[in-house]
Amino acid sequence: MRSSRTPLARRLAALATGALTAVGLFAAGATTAHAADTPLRTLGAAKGKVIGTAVTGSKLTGSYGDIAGSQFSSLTPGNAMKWGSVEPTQGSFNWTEADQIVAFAQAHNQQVRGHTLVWHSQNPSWLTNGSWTSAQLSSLLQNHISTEVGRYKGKIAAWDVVNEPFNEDGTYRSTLWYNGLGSGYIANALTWAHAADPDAKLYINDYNVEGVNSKSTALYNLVKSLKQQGVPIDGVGLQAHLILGQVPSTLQQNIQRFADLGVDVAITELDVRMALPADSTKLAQQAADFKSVVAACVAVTRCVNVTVWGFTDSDSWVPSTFPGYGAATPYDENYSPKPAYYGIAEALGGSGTTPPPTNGACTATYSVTSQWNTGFTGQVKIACAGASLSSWKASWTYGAGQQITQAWNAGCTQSGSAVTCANASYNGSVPDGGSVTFGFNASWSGSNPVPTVTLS
Ligand code: 9MR
Repeated sequence: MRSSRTPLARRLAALATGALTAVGLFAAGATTAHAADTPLRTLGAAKGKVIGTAVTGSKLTGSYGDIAGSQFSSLTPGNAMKWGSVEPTQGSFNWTEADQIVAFAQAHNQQVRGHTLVWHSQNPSWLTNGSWTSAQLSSLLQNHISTEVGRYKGKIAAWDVVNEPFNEDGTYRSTLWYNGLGSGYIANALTWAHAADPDAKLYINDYNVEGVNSKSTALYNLVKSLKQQGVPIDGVGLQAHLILGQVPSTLQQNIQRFADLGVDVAITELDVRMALPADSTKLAQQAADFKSVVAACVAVTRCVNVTVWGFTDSDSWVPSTFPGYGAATPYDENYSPKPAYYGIAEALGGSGTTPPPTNGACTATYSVTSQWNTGFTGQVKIACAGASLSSWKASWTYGAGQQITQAWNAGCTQSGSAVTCANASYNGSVPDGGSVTFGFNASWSGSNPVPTVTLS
């Protein structure tokens, strides 16, 4: 495993005048890491595993599209197939993003995991605010499933038919569906999905069911009973939204017990979040965590798919949901593979995947620390881990006419939109494990997007 040389990425809150405003941060590294020669999808195929990622349809161009198309053999729409996305107004459908993802997958010889048909969240307000008899609710659900599964018949390898039906203690979650229809909604949903596309593999998907615990045992008992009743259930999805260093020790055992029931298992939403800022120790632990999850899947024949919930830290749900946490995916915000990427590759039998170390362990992180109607104060922190600098220069291009007016702890020049800041006489040296920060004031109007910083 290489040591960390990866640009670190994070989001912080920036203090705006009178109010806290979330502002995206961007970190750029001194060097660009290169992915393994053999794509993850190829490594996975050699082990009989499909390797997937959740995607956002509008981002499937440029570097994001290149990586999504080349490294992965399966795509899951992160949001595009949810009920609230496809039928925001009753009877009025919007399939644009879902269609786009399916077309991209077909063009790149990828599977699609459909996500998700029956959930308590991200439903349209007309549905959740309505007052329905159970017969009406049942027919709404059947129509939804028939319409959506039917539309993509033959194009979806697997559907997360039912998402997150359980509480942590293994009782059924109180939802629109459970409260209105009882637990029978699960068998009905599977049966209706099967009728609409008999070839799609049908899954129940949940979180905190990765290890052997009350919740996963409830899922196990449900699947067992559905199988006994002849209900079409093909697999279970273990989401695997994990916390750094907390891969359950019973993961493989748990995968195996589901496999022994006669269903497939997929790791459907893998990410490993950490308290920010990331550092080389945390990134190495994260690599070990990704590696052990993938290795557990590799060890069980019926574990068929490992999907990451976003492949880049720039497209992850974590920072906005868990303030102070992030860096949860295998690529940083700048699309450089992180140690976690190589952890996945190694678990899939990749060899020679670790690029030779360079002086790439120094990163520059740009942030807006306060902002008012015409101006803002920003800073750039240069931090090294596993490398050091004797002098430095941080450069970026402003995309919205921002203009530096004053800088401290660096000499900054701006020519047009191009800014270059070089170390002062006293802070060119950044030791391994150390950092320096310089600051500036600037003007802005309209918008103040965060630029990409290049360190040299
Ligand atoms: O990644 C999704 C994010 O963009 C949405 O805001 C969020 C809303 O709940 O849903 C995220 O995806 C969830 C997935 O559909 C089901 N498991 C948990 C995921 C993370 O919240």
